[in-house]
Amino acid sequence: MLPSAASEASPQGIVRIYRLLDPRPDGFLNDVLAGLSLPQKAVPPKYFYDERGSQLFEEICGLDEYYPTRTELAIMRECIDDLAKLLGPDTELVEFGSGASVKTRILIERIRPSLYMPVDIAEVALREAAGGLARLFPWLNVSGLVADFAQPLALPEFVGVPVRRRVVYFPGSTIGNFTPGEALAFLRRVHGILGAGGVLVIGVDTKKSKKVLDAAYDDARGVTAEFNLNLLRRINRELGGDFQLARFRHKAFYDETAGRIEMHLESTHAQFVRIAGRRFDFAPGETIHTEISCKYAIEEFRALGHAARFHTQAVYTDPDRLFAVFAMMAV
Ligand code: AVJ
Repeated sequence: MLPSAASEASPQGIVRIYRLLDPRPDGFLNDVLAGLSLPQKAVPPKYFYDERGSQLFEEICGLDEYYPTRTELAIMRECIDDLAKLLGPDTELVEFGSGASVKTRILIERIRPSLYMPVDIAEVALREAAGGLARLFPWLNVSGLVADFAQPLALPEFVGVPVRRRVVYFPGSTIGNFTPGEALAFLRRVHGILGAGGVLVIGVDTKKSKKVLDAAYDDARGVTAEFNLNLLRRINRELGGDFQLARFRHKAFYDETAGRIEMHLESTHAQFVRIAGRRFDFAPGETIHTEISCKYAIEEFRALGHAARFHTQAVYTDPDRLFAVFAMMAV
């Protein structure tokens, strides 16, 4: 896969956006048709993030019940001096699943990387975030990459920029969207991208009481429900589906045994839906599985990193241990 480059001027400085050509332009349609044909119907969570979905996710991040965003931010503020010492100067900072993150601003301001490369599947959100950072930090070299970071990825090379160390920043506990087995495979690929001596800075949501977790994924104002249901709206709009949103309801719960949140869309009636000429039947109570969000005890995640040949250099956490930020070096 070769990236295609498109440069564009922002008020100050240049933001380059590279688009990794999608080898399957019908990826969304194929994934939806295949997913709805499974015994347990499922759609991958990466499809939440159309424009409205990205907005709704930002809204989730500000909810009282959704503790991860504010907790991770507080941890970053606390640990940033220590982290900067650990990372050193002249870094190339690669960020996966960037969004419009305040956490990233703190990191960039303090470590002043030679290059910043946000990687995100949501092109509009990526452009906005990258443009905002280029305006905020006129000295910063920004090259955004529109790509699915869950797939194997070759980063463009930059010549003539001093780089001593590659750093991958993966905040937000997005790694929770992978099963532990997929997370291990992902960490091994990140290891390959970093090379020995590179450092992964990763936000991880910890195991905690079911009460707190259930509320975080089923908030009182129904923003998470709206975020989940927006997936059906997107299928209707982009794939010509005819889901009736009023006939599905948001369902989210923490499975303590598996250590993960599951999100589903539950059919309230017997019904069928048509997408691209295909018919999908739903029994009352049947669900579409839309997301998992795996939680890790600190020692569990350290072991997962170790299995991918990472040495944990530091674990930063809050007093209640609601969230953890790991700095792990590829060895
Ligand atoms: C973006 C995957 C980290 O799992 O907490 C939030 C997504 N889903 N509320 C998470 C999400 C419902 C979020 N991640």
